[in-house]
Amino acid sequence: WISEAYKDVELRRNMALTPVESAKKAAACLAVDDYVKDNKIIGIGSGSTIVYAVERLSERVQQENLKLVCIPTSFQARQLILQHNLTLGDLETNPSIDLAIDGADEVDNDLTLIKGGGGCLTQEKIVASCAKEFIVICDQGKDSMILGEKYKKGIPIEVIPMAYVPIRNKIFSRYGGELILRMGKAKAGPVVTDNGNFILDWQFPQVSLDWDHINKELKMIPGVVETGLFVGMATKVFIGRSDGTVKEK
Ligand code: ABF
Repeated sequence: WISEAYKDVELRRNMALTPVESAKKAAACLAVDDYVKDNKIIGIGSGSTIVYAVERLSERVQQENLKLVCIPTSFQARQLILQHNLTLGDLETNPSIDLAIDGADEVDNDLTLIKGGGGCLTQEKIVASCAKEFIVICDQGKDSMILGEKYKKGIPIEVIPMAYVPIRNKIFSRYGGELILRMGKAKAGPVVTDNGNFILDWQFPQVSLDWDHINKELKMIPGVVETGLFVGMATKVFIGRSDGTVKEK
C-alpha cells in the first residue's frame, strides 16, 4: 500500500513537470539507478538536470541506507549536496572518484560534449577526470549529430581576466567565428566563475572539426584555464525524452 501511495505522489509530481523537465528527470533517475551502488564516491555535476539526480540519490540513501560520499563541481553542487543531507567530500580526501554524474549543453555521437553554459566547466572537468566512469544526463534537446547544431552559444572557455582580449584575438585569428565575453544578467559586468575567472563563449564556424586537437590547441594559449569541450571523457550518456523514455549512447 505504501509503495502504491508513493507511486501516486510521484505521478502527480510528474504531471506537474513540463515535458523538458520530465525528460531531464527520466534521464537522471535511470542513470542513478543503473550506476550508483553502495560505498561509492560520486562526483556531482552542476545545472538543472543534476538536481533530479541528487533528489534520486537522496531517496535511495534513505531507502537503502547507502553510504555515499559526494564531491561537488561548483558552489551550486555543494549546496545541493548539503540541502539533501548527503555526505560532502572533496578531492583532497577523495582524489579518486568511482563515478561522476553531470549534465551537458550538447552531446554528439562520439560522446564529445559542450559544457559550461552554467559557467562551472573547470571544476566539472577536474571532477570528471578523477572519475572511473563519467555519466552524462540530459534531455533530447542536447542530442546532436554535429557539435554546435543544438547549442548555439558556442564553446565556453574559462580565462584569466587580464588575458581575455589577447586570448579572444588569438582564437579569432586562428579559427574565426565570434568570441563573446559572457556578461552577468544585469549586464553590469562580466560573469565571474567560482574560480574568479571570466568566460569567453566561442561561436565557432559551423564545420566538422577535430575537437581533440582544437581542445589541446586552446589549452596551450596562455591564460586559458579550461575549455567546455569534453573529448573522450564520457562513458555513457542518458538522454531523456518527454514521454519518460530514455535513449542511451
Ligand atoms: C552543467 O550544467 C554544465 O556544464 C552545463 O552547462 C549545464 C547543463 O545544464 P542543464 O542540466 O540545466 O541543462 O552540467
